[in-house]
Amino acid sequence: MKSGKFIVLEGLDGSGKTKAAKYIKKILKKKGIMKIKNVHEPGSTLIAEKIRKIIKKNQNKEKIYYKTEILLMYAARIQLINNIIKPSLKKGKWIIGDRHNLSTLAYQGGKNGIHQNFILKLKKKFFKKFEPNLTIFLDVKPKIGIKRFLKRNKIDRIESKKKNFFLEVRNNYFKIIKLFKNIIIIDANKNIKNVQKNIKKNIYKWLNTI
Ligand code: Z5A
Repeated sequence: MKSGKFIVLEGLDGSGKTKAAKYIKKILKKKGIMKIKNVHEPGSTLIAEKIRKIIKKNQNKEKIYYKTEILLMYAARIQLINNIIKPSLKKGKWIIGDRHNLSTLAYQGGKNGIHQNFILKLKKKFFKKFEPNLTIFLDVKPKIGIKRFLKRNKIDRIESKKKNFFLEVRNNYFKIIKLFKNIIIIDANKNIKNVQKNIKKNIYKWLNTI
């Protein structure tokens, strides 16, 4: 049986990943790819969802150190890859992931990406050569992303950080993207129709190469 493909969406909060994930599922189905599963990180397994709660809901009652945050992200990712992603791909199912390794490199990467080498070493140790087949980076300016997620009622611990933090995350994304293959950058500052048109064009182009 032909194995499935793993497509990942990356970007700042409010870049439109969740919306894009649904849209990609729709356009893949139009191309006859029917076995598709959406996952998000951290999360999408019982244990990984518990870790997600710790990361998102901790109301600053206890300081979370950056190394703790990294290890929690990886603990959740190990659960997801081994329990869901790898077995699904083996069965020919396609996976659309909302965030993956690049998020850790960008969010936990620190100012000017100072922790990125440490994170890359962990990634290699835990996952060897396992990589998504395609990553779509939805690039949004923090100003626009923040405006979008503030429209929601609740904001979580990471979202409550200041604009400078998101500028740093965006810079970290750009620093790390150069090291990986199979990444498409989409301008997510534009309106939804425009973003979706761009995603469709790039996905169809990529489908022709595989
Ligand atoms: N995190 C981490 O630090 N390290 C890691 O390794 C991993 C994660 C894996 C996950 O939370 C948090 O974990 C995240 C990073 C951290 N940080 N925080 N906080 P999450 O999954 O709940 O949050 P998110 O991934 O950032 O999702 P989000 O805030 O919901 O954003 P989104 O999924 O990218 O956007 P959306 O829900 O599709 O769209 C947001 C709103 O904007 C919505 O009303 C849309 O209708 C609207 N939208 C979307 N696109 C457009 C355009 N183009 N124009 C206008 N409006 C739009």
